[in-house]
Amino acid sequence: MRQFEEGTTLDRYLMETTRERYPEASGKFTALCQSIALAGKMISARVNRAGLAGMLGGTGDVNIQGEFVQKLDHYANLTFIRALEHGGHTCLVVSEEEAEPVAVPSQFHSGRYIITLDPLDGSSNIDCNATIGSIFGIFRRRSPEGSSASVDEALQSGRDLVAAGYLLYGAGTLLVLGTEFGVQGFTLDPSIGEYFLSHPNIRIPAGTTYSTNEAYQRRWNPGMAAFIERMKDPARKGNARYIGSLVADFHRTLLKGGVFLYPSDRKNPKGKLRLLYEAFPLAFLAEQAGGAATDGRTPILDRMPKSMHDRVPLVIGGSDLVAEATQLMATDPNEA
Ligand code: P6P
Repeated sequence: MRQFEEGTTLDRYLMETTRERYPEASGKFTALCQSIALAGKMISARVNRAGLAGMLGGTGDVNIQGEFVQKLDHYANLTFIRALEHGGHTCLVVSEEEAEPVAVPSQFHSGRYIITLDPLDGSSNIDCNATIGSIFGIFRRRSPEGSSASVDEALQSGRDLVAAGYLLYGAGTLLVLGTEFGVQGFTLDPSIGEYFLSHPNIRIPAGTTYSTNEAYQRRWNPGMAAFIERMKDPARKGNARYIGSLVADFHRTLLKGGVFLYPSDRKNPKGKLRLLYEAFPLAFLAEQAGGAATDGRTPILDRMPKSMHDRVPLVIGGSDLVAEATQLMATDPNEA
């Protein structure tokens, strides 16, 4: 696969990689990624001025997860659904903010892709201006295009992911996209509305940073407790970082190495994070970048969801640290 120099636009990257590998490609995957990129621009613009546009705080609603919906959660969810529904590339959207999958309206072509989506991850950080983001996974439908897709088609193994990625709304807006060609980071130049390749061929480096919410230490299982104690050994020269936005904690881990852990524990025996639209996409990216992701026992991508909003424990980052933590957790209770 050819190398792309920094400054390549997202559109050029998509068209040239697709054409090289799939000369007969219809352009639907490229169009899908462009729709996701557009949604990212719109959400980024809204996030950046949320404090001025009365967009902070909650809507007063509670979502399927039992979480208070933030105004920006609602906006992000609608923005993605509207960006995806009319392009002829998508048939279903599975969103954290929707109890059931959202089918493309009948006036639009029901396309070949199923999108799993956390429209705005890290909502608890919105009002304090910490980094948040959107996470997405891309599956291919099993039924023929044009027909209405069955909701069960969204329940596929992580190994069936075609691509995955996230948008990060922080100091800058980044689109990180993982495909079979590897993981690429594109930075949005808001002055011209274009994404440019800024992080080509991302690979997770060796690292010694661990990232977890240590307030839960009293309810950790023995394996997690033992692993964190090892990470605190001065000989390992480690440190700790925790933002509380999965997408931001993962992005740091992807670029600087280390390991993020949200394990099963005595309060959350199935973990907190969602399998279809948080763990699957990030696990796909981690593996494409030379890292790993497990549920404390088995590779995340080997799992098969039982329902849209399954929760799962997550250990993700550099392969060595993930393997070490998973080996220690092997004898922990695991109801995931
Ligand atoms: P805790 C944000 O609400 C989120 O879903 C993830 O982005 C983040 O990693 C996690 O919850 C933080 O959870 O229990 O540490 O507040």
